[in-house]
Amino acid sequence: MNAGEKPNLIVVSCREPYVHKRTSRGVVCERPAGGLVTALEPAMQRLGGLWIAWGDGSADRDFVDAEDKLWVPPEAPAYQLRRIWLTQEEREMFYLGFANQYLWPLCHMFIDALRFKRVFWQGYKAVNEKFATAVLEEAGGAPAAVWIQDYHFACAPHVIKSARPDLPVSLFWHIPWPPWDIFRFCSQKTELLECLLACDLIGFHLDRYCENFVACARECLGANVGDDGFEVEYRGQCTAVKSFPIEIDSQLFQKLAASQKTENSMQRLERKYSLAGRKVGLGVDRLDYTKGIPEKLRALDVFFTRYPQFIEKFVFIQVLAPSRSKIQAYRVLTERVLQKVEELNIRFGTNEWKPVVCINSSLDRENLVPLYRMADLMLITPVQDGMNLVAKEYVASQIDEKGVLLLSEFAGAHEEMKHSITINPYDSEGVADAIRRALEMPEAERKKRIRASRDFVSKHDANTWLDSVMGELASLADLSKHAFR
Ligand code: GDG
Repeated sequence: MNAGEKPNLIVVSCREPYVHKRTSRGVVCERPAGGLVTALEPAMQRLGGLWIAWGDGSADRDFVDAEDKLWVPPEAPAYQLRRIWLTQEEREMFYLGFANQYLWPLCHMFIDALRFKRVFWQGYKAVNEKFATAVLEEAGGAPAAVWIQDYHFACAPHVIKSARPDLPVSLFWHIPWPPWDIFRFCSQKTELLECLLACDLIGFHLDRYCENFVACARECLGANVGDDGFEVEYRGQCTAVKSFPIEIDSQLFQKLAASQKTENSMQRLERKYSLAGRKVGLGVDRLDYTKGIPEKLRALDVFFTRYPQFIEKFVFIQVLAPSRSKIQAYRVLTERVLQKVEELNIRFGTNEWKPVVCINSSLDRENLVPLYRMADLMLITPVQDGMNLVAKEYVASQIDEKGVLLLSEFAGAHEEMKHSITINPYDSEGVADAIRRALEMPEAERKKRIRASRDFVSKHDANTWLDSVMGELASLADLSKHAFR
């Protein structure tokens, strides 16, 4: 897309792919941690177009033009980013309120964590309208495909379609969609479903989430469901509901894992955490109550109690990426997790050794990959997770094919990573036994399992994911794929 041209593709998300921040080292441009941005960014680099997102970096305003836009990535501009500014109140009602204290816990079935205020909902709708207006401005009167991301924008499709019924609108819901028995707790269920059904296409990671969504539309609105169970008709509008399991750029992870920089970092990490001669376990999670971090620490407790032969022989490294720390539930979780880590280190640690190394900060990809590559086992324990990209990144980075993936059956990724070891995070003893099994697993079995998973992630990568979503969108838009650059 050249300057002045209208974009063929308009993507909308809450978090932006590049954040400009003022730090003590001056202004830095960072890529935020989080699955959505990681998955979508390579796609946008390939397709071009325009990405609309909330500009929440402290120096974001200094880098946009008069239309609040900039070209990114900064080092090799490929597409435009338009930043939307939110007031403090909008941020509290929309982002911290309705999106993250209501829809997030609802969709992950954490009913006790639901917090609702009418102003949250009003703020949510207002911000959705603001983003939808930006989409309409950017599209002008021209044809374009609109691809909205995630639970932050359930109401935007309705606003866009009311003004421009001809624009093909698709929304990808990156988190689970709960069964009707859970969704019915939602006091805005009717309006939310009605707004979503303005879309031509709604994507989820798994068929199970599609089925849940379709059942909600039928039960709540009395919508008609097509014979195949994946098409919904409501008030004359047809919406296709399809699963598109999100994938990663596996080649990029392999390449990074094989780099000299990674080798150097591995050696540094080995020295820093005294890992030589010890087996290494790894956990990488946003600090979120859905990720099962306390459950993981409980399992480690059982593991070291039950299998003392691993004292001083096994180090568990847990990366905790701070997240949504303005919300009380997240602050409570952080405190609880850090306390438990300390307790484990006091109970089991020796002068020479700490069982759990906690890296309490967000790491960029270049620093995650050496950990992925060197870990003998990866412990992924969500109690609910739409997909979980970390599982796939670990597998792709395992170029030495020695590691074992232990994966919760409640992560969407479990449906694809069939050669991992299945764990139930609520069963601490089962997880402890699985850790032992992984540590004692013969080399041939480890190799066979990780190789099968690596085959999967290289055959189904970010490009396959993107092509299937874009193919579907293009057919809905009646545009050929060539319409997308
Ligand atoms: C949501 C859904 C779904 C970078 N630094 C850190 C870090 N990153 C990157 C990882 C990975 C991503 O963040 C985390 O992705 P996940 O998929 O594991 O989790 P969510 O952020 O909850 O993502 C999820 C995803 O959207 C995509 O649709 O899979 O189910 O919840 O790419 O490389 N991650 C962590 N620490 C860092 O320091 N944890």
